[in-house]
Amino acid sequence: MSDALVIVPTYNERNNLPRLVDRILKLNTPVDILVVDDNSPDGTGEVADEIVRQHREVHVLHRVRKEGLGRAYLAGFKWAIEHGYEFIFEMDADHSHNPDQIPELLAAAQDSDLVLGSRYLGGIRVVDWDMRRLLISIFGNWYARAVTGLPYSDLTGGFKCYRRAIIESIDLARVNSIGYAFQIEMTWWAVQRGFRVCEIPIIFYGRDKGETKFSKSIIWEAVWTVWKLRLGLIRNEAPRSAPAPAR
Ligand SMILES: Nc1nc2c(ncn2[C@@H]2O[C@H](COP(=O)(O)OP(=O)(O)OP(=O)(O)O)[C@@H](O)[C@H]2O)c(=O)[nH]1
Ligand SMILES: [Mg+2]
Repeated sequence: MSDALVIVPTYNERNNLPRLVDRILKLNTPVDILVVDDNSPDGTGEVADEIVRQHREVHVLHRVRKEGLGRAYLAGFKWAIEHGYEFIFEMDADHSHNPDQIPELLAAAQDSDLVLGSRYLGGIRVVDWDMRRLLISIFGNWYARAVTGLPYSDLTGGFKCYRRAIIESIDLARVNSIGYAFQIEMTWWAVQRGFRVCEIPIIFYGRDKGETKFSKSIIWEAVWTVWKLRLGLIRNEAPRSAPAPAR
């Protein structure tokens, strides 16, 4: 068993998942994988079961219904903590994130508690997105940075590595964000708790196969959530047993 776990949430990703898992398992750095599937109508859950039968490094959590990315990650985080992982990754299933960059994130996590893979650090590295989508993302990040005061170039990205102490310090039951807001909120709490955050540049590729799940509602959620965080309208007391950041 590795001390690093890559959590991959899936909803209708049956044509992307097998190759993604292959790419991750081919890395020289051994990591385990947890697929969190929300009962995808396209049968991604069964595809995941078949992969699990073939590879002992791969695990799957089947959830009953689609409840959004945030809920899927929270279930994955809980599983990761229960199973003793130290480094807990978020990664999309649609080949937007390059598995070859997992070792880079892991290296950065040796002296950091949260590593953010950034599409925008020192320049724009987004491949295959139309201008509208890119502008929404760039503007969204500027807005989130301005409202929250968090000094990071990519707050909405989904290629990240957390040390377990961060996850343990957050009351997961009180995290209600679903989409991009979820990424911002998790980073917000990590910073509030005094954990060390760093960014490393990543290349982001537009979805490989399958339909987009991009929606206006997750944009609106993010628009309001950053204000709620900034104004203290969302609270999250650390669980009593939570460890303090190591210094
Ligand atoms: N389990 C679960 N996974 C989800 C859900 N919504 C999205 N995902 C997965 O989360 C990851 C990121 O979602 P994407 O749909 O790629 O979001 P995006 O990159 O903003 O937009 P597109 O790539 O254009 O669809 C993918 O692996 C999705 O399959 C959900 O409700 N439940
Ligand atoms: Mg995607």
